[in-house]
Amino acid sequence: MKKHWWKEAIIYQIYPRSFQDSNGDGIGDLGGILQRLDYISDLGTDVIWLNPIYDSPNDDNGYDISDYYTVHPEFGTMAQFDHLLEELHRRDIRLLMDLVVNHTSDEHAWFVQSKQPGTDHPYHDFYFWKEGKNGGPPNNWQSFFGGPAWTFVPAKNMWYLHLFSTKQPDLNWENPQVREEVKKVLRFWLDKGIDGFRMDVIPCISKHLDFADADISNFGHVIETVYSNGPRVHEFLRELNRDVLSHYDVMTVGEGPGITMDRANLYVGHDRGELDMIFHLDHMAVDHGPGGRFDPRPKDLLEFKQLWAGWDQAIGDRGWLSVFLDNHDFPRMVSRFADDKKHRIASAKMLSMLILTMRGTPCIYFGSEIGMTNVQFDSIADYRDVETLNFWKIMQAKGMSEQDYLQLVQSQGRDNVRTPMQWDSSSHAGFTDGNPWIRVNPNYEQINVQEDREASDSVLLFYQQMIAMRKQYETLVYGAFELLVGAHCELFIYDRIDDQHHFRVLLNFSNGAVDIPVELDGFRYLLGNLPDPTEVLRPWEGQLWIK
Ligand code: ISL
Ligand code: CA
Repeated sequence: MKKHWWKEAIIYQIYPRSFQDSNGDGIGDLGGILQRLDYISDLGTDVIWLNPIYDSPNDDNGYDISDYYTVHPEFGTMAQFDHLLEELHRRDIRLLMDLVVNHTSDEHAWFVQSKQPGTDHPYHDFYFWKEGKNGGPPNNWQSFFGGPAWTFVPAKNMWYLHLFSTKQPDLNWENPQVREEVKKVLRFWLDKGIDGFRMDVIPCISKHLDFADADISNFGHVIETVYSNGPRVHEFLRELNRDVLSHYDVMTVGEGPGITMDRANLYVGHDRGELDMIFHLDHMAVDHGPGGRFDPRPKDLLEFKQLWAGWDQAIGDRGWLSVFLDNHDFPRMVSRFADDKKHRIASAKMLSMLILTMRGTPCIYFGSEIGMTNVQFDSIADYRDVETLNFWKIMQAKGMSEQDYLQLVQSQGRDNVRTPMQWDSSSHAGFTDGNPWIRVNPNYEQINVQEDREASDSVLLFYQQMIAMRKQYETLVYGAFELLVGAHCELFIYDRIDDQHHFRVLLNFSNGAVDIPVELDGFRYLLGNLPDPTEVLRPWEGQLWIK
């Protein structure tokens, strides 16, 4: 297995709007991140991924970029950005920017030009324009955020493609000028000295140009077979790598909707010259039905374990993954995969053991290191996310009550993870002196950084210990993964092995005490989330053994 700094790294993801506000306007900003550098550095993670901070009308909180070369004034200035990068590097922390180049904002200068009447001007082909069919859109594609993936522009008498919101038109990568513009964006940030990119919906950049109707009965299947993995995706990625990325010592992690196990190494294989790693999203769909996140189905630990084991095997030692259990698009891990009530502290710690003992670069979403939970707002008016609000219109039209929809949103919506960081028990959790852009989770008085710093058995302290463990033992980074008792319905048990060490990880995903079905003779107990191991695994107990 080839060694690289980015395999040994641990990523901390910061959603800047929600981390720390420094000027009282209720919006987290770069000044706020600067104030919290000691916290970040004490945690022990060594790469920061920042969600988009570029100029944007914020239809999708910055994933709709109107200028790739400007810091959004609400986040600060370019001088502040440069200062932040310098301060991070001084602390040996690297910085990844979010690269959103499948689409731009409809307010980006390219699109403003593109939507002008006629087809024979330079920006027309920067996006996908099509004639309608039978008075409607060119095909039946649906947007990720609900409703048709096409919007009509009367002045042009044509429709444009947007896989996401109407304010996020898809760039036409077939056009070589688009690819040159994207390379310029990459070079601009790389030349500032950043350390890489997280690439938004990167498998979607190559489209099936026949724009045929899709079988839209299963949204996950549409993503895999139609929206992602298009015919030229690998060619485009290699071109970016050859012309730009390979000239810098940086890392890339692609967000991988629609990338299946069998395709993964086409993207991340060491010999492919494409990406260093991806976030696959399979385990993020274990409770999604055919209609997606607002069409839930029960979860199953067996399926979950099979996914982790299957992915590890599919990647093998020929590629690499990033591992995570939540991010800015999915519910809080402790609420979704464990118990955010009675066993919140133990189970939040247990989940950290999973991501920090797996093969792959761990990614920790801000706030989960103190066991922050989902939020239950009781009115749609408190929600901000474009996806949540769009689907509300759709569900309402189908006759769903606000109460029923709120239930779905409270367990699956993206705003669960976008509430402000809970720093202390002062007003608005120490996030802002002003009015926060989204309400703070009311449980901030019990769950906050200050509490965790004072308690001797806090989630935060445990994260720090697990992170240190990962840094101490290379086996946890590079060692082979082996699933044990795969058919066990309550326990997730596996080994990590190389010629130096043999680790055994025992995780109890249940509310009950469970007998230990594996041998521990010869192993030494290293760390766990509950005091003094007993004969059984207690509810949500996690144990790490070594020999
Ligand atoms: O596949 C999914 C299931 O709902 C989605 O979560 C999908 O991965 C996601 O919508 C793509 O996410 C990325 O691009 C979006 C942006 O809204 C997200 O925040 C971003 O992570 C459009 O840029
Ligand atoms: Ca601010």
